Amino acid sequence: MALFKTLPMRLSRRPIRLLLAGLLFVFFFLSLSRRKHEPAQLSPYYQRKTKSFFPPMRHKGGVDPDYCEGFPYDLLKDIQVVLKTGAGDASKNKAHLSTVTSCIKNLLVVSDHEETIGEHNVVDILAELPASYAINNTDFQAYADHKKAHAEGDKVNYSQAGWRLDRFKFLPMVDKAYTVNPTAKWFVFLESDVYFFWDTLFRLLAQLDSKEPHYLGSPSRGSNDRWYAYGGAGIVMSQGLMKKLKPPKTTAGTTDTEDNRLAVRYEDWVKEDCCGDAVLGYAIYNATGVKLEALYPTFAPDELKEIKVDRDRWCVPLLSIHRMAPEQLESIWKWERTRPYNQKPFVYSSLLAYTHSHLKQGPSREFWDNLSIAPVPNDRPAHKNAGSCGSECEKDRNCLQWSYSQTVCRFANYIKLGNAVDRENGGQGEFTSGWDLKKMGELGFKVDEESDINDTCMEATWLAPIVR
Ligand SMILES: *[C@@H]1O[C@H](CO)[C@@H](O)[C@H](O)[C@H]1NC(C)=O
Ligand SMILES: *[C@@H]1O[C@H](CO)[C@@H](O)[C@H](O)[C@H]1NC(C)=O
Ligand SMILES: *[C@@H]1O[C@H](CO)[C@@H](O)[C@H](O)[C@H]1NC(C)=O
Ligand SMILES: *[C@@H]1O[C@H](CO)[C@@H](O)[C@H](O)[C@H]1NC(C)=O
Ligand SMILES: CC(=O)N[C@H]1CO[C@H](CO)[C@@H](O)[C@@H]1O
Repeated sequence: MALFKTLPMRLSRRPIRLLLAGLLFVFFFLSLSRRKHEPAQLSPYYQRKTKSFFPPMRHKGGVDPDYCEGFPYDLLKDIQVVLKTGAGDASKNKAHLSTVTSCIKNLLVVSDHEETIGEHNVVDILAELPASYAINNTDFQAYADHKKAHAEGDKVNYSQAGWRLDRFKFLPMVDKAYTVNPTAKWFVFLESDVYFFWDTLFRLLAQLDSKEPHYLGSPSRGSNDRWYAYGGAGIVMSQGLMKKLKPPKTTAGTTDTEDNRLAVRYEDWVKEDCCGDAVLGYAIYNATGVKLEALYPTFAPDELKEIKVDRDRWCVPLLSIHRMAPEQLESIWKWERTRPYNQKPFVYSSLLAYTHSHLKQGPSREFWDNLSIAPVPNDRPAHKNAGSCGSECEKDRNCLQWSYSQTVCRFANYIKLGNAVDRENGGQGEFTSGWDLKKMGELGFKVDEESDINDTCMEATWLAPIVR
């Protein structure tokens, strides 16, 4: 510090100036070489204790409990949640609206068909697109077909054409969200097969400044190595980003007659690309220079049976699960809301109490594929039978779960739910999976969830975004 304070005086004296320059040079080199030899300093993790916003219910019981009990409704004035769906997804919509989004009073639902579901007026977001979208656009034909079917009182079913049509909803959905709620600090975009842990969202947003441009989600690689937030994991955008994206029409550079809707500015891109979430990412970057802040695996694009819980992820907050069937949405919602009251953030290992509740009955499961993949070397006794496979796993420092089928023992250094295997197993006989309860216990897993309070992960491992 002292050196810099006296700088102006000394600079007038030439030799000292040279010496100083030399010193700076040496310092510069030292810092360069230090940087080279040190392992990457910027850890993508940080530990932080956060406040709970929507903990599980305190008062359970009753046949029809209020699953929204304790929901922080006042936060909703700052958060606009948008559910994007399609007319062909009726059962998913119904399930989503009665579970995950049932407490979101100001929810905006956008679809390819205008209708009323419960108390929600579903907006036909495609109706807001310029007529030019329909021109020379075979993918848009499904929209006309839907309309015809509805007019004739027919039910619209899920179809590939409906999926291709879906990509046209992203840009007008973002336009619409900002139009209906221009003062919201955060915009959250979900799809009807996405489960969302609200407490995680609120704890995450409380750490961020909505005035800064934020575009958050699970990274997916698009064309030309561009990255975008995958729609199936939920997308979060800040007011700061919206303001940059859609400046008021009167500011310099735009005129009153110019249409600043994303759906107008990037119409050609959506028509040419496969995916609406990708085009949204490209449009955000093109219009504002803002890149994706990737928060994987907090934003998770994985389906339930594939979700990987390992040592690194043990205390990482979990925000979303993808590809949830209607009955899965219902089951996990009820479980999440009624699990033991706990101030801990919902982290990857919290999910084990749901996916692995069978461990109360014992450490292995027959006719079950745990999705273990690492084959154990051939000469090992592990391949004798399921019992040996399990005891060898116990001896292996990294093994957390194992599977045994067709005389092959496999280990994994993670825990997954996996799925049932047909008892016939294609005539191959037994298929057993098991988990190493001792190591899981050391990591903090409690078979009895009631005792999992004030234990590990009170300070969750929050992810620092990777900007890409
Ligand atoms: C539609 O596409 C055809 C062939 O690609 C082209 O000749 C025609 O001009 C296009 N029409 C419009 C209105 O763009
Ligand atoms: C959707 O499926 C139902 C039952 O399978 C059928 O009756 C109906 O015609 C289908 N709708 C359309 C538009 O194809
Ligand atoms: C935005 O896209 C347009 C059209 O492709 C292109 O000309 C322009 O250079 C892009 N701007 C930025 C900042 O990427
Ligand atoms: C958990 O911690 C809270 C606050 O420190 C305390 O009041 C409570 O008794 C603890 N519960 C258990 C089960 O240890
Ligand atoms: C025994 C075993 O490990 N079976 C399967 C586990 O899961 C992987 C991935 O799905 C399969 O390749 C294995 O055959």
